[in-house]
Amino acid sequence: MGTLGAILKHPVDIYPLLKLRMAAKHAEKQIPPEPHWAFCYSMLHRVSRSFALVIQQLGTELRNAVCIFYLVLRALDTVEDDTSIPTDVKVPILLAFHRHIYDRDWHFSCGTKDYKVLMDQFHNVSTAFLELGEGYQEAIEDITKKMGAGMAKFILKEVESIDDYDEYCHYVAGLVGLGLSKLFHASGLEDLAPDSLSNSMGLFLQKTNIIRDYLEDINEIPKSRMFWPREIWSKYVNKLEDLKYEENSVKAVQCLNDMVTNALIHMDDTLKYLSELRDPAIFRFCAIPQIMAIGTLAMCYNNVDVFRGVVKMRRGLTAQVIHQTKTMADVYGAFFDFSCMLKSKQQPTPAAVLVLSVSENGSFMYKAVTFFAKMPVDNSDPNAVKTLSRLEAAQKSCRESGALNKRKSYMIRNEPRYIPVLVSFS
Ligand code: IN0
Repeated sequence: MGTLGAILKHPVDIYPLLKLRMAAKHAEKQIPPEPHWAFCYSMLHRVSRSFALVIQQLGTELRNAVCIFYLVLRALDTVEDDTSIPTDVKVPILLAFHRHIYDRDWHFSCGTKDYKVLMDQFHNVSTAFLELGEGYQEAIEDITKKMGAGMAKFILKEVESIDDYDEYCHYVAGLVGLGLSKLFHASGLEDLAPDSLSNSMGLFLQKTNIIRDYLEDINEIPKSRMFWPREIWSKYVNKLEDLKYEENSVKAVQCLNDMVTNALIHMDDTLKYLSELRDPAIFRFCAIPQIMAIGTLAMCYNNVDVFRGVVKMRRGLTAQVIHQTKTMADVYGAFFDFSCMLKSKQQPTPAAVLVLSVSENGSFMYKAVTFFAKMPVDNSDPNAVKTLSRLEAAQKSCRESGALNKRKSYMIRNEPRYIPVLVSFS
């Protein structure tokens, strides 16, 4: 559906979308005058859309540190992802990246498009990094070192077991959570969060990305590496790519639901981490991506389109999340609503039919009959009970917070559909 079509279908999106556009224009005007900082912020705008907006609300000092942290990690990722670099060249770069960020003369050309520009002009990132406070520099160095070593370990290793999956996600995303918590602490605005909670924040985001991007990743040329763990997909198909073929739709959706159920494990820690933040700007910065993640999981669950094209939250809903997320009550509300949506996709939607019965003497009466509409993919999901118990545990936390009635809802409640049917008895 085109942009106009989407707006006509969801007119409530118009106001948040306009606000988002204005915020983006405002953010672009905020780009600092120093050339190295100007490079870093315009690069951030080019490589991430909503992240570049969300970061704007942080105070200058912390914002600069997070911007550099993000670009350093994107650069490390560009080296890891570039399949044209031979392993014996790639591994030493990944292992030494934490030292390269101190060296204004270092650069390594790789990647494509915006990422190539980032790599070719990395001296701007190093120059800006060297202007950060010592506490910020140490946090970024420490995480870059650990992430580079983790990525090097997984260059030749496949993600086989669920433990491997958690370990890989720890290196590329959990460590981002640990690093951000260190930066928040270094700013003096937050206590240092426990590592396990920071790790879960990253895992929840990364597992959602891995699920959503199945088709894009499997179709990539040259072939990209895949991160769906064999321990999960081998229960459903012989080869990971078999999930994309239409004849395997039922198995594919069961496997997808298994992956979503695995990601849901991190919901509780995510809610706990967010509830312990004190600074309103840091809170919003952290909460928005997590709400987008649960929203994306709700869209992906039981949805065969994950194997056919792109399943993403529509731009208007993203804009609503960005503008409506202010307090923990909003987070509980969003997690509760998206969990409801997930639950509603578990069972067939009830539809009521009004049956008009006409008797022999010409009198008639209506009878309401409830029946269950056919599911998009007709399966009896082997993980349904596990999924439900994870959703109910999260909903219990949301309810027990006492915050559920103080917020706007993301749910468009599905009224029972009444389909008048004329049936005559002769
Ligand atoms: C992130 C995270 C991020 C933001 C806020 C708090 C976090 C706490 C723990 C871990 C990560 C946290 O957010 C970004 C969001 C992002 O980039 N969104 C894309 C949209 C998309 O669909 O990819 C955008 O265009 O805006 C994120 O995904 N990651 C990330 C990377 C670095 C930093 Cl400093 C923060 C990537 C990842 C791998 C999930 C951690």
